[in-house]
Amino acid sequence: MKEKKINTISKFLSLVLRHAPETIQLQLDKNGWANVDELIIQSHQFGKEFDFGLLEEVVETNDKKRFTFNVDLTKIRANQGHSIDVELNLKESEPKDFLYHGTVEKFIDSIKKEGLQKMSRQYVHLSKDKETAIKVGSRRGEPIVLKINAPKMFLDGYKFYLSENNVWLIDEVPATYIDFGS
Ligand code: HQG
Repeated sequence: MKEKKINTISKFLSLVLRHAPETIQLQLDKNGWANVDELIIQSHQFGKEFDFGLLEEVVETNDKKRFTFNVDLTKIRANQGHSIDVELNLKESEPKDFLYHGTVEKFIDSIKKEGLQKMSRQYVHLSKDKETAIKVGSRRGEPIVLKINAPKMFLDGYKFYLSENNVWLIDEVPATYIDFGS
């Protein structure tokens, strides 16, 4: 089924463009861009076959717009979610409303103590809607949605970045700004 193939490629792209390009001996530049031809050839050598047309379809149909081409379609990168050190030149933005983070019960005690930390990624990831946070939390079990007082954090001097695909990114969220619910 094509949908399934597109999903598999999307997951594979997340792996090589965010976390482990060395899996296919791919070089990303300092801004996280991979050469499209190299990506296609080296993925093929690794047993993941897709042509440029299919890659375009993955990028265009992706539910979260996880990937972006450069203007002449010779390079591709992930918009957010990296664990490897890349400079995305993200836009600093002002959050006008609460933001949300989806997690699970087993992390709550630690989050109450340390706040939200980036763990293995470059940033803590927040969303503007609860639904997204529920989905993110659900990847690990029964989701718990934390409500973040982002406007107050911004007033207090914390820097927020908005990725190309509208994910809010921040270095950390101290526990005082988090509403844990009841
Ligand atoms: C938790 C996906 C203990 C945190 C999603 C999370 C997202 C703590 C886990 C993006 C903690 C890290 C990122 C603390 C945070 N003590 N646990 N102090 N602080 N945590 O995968 O936010 O679909 O690195 O709650 O949509 O789950 O792949 O982060 O459970 O936007 O495009 O530590 O990844 O994007 O997990 O997910 P992750 P995340 P994609």
